[in-house]
Amino acid sequence: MENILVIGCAGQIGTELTMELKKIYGNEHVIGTDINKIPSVIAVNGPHETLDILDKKALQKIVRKYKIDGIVNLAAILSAVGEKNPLLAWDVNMNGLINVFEVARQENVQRVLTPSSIAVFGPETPQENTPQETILRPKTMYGITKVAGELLGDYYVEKYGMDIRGLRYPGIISHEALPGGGTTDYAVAIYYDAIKHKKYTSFVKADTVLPMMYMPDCLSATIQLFRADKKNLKHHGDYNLAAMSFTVEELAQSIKKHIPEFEIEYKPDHRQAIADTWPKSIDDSAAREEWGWQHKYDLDKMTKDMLVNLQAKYDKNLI
Ligand code: NAD
Ligand code: AKB
Repeated sequence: MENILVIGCAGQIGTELTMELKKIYGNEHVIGTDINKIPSVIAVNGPHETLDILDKKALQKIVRKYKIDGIVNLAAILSAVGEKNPLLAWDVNMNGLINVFEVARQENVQRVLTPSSIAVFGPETPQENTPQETILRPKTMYGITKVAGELLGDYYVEKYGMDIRGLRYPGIISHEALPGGGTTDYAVAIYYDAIKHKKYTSFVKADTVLPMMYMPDCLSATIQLFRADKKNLKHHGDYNLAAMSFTVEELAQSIKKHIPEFEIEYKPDHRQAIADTWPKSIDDSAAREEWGWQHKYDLDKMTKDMLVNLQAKYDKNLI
């Protein structure tokens, strides 16, 4: 069985992806690492380590210790936090990433998956049905690091023949772990506030449309690409990926179908300017053609599932 290292396992995606990978590879074969506290569900289910991605020696030691065959790198500083601390975003997203690629190269790790984002696009990019190959001129430090990360991955593929894969995730919506400081966080917070307070104040305008995806689809896409037959892949670290797009008002209406008294108000802040530079919808036909990507969740199906799960947590005083 292959041994898989997850870096950034304590984040919104890592918390769930690590457990999904354990179902496939076995608890002992998936090693969760993070600079922050390892979630208890991961800590009680197999090996785990505290790791700062900027500490290359420590990363190399872990790769050797567990005889790692594949790395999933989820450690990153996201768009909103990245605008508050651009140098930290550069450091973690670029110097951390090159550490991963270098250690993988030196230790002959077969495969690395490192996600990109819709943040690679910018105001000059076509906003509707954004093509796979298009203008990449982002305005955030986060977006700049994601474009550079894609190019760096291509460099390691071309120069060293490595197998590096990645997807441009849209905003990910989930109920297990909270998002880590992105612009699309409103699409998660709205559900928590709907359950807890029956009202939400949105930090982007009512008509803001962004591409989004429910976590079960994000997990399927990531695992599908990670395990896809290399010979079918024409792209590397930059697959466009999509499921649904909706305005904040449409999201609120979807919640009102279950909580009729739910109210929303709008107080746009600095994150509006970031959202305005990102696409409204994405053409992900390359992912669908090359590795069979298909999403399962639309807005209403996701809303129903989010509210059921968050209500259960609320009833147990977990949120
Ligand atoms: P997150 O912020 O929730 O989690 C990131 C994790 O990285 C955290 O647990 C954090 O502790 C860890 N980390 C930060 N600095 C570190 C360091 N120096 N060393 C080791 N770990 C460190 O992010 P996420 O939403 O889980 O995102 C995972 C990946 O997916 C990132 O590459 C992100 O850019 C990408 N992505 C996420 C979304 C989304 O909506 N969640 C959308 C597009 C792309
Ligand atoms: C963010 O908003 O920063 C992330 C992303 C879309 O990359 N959720």
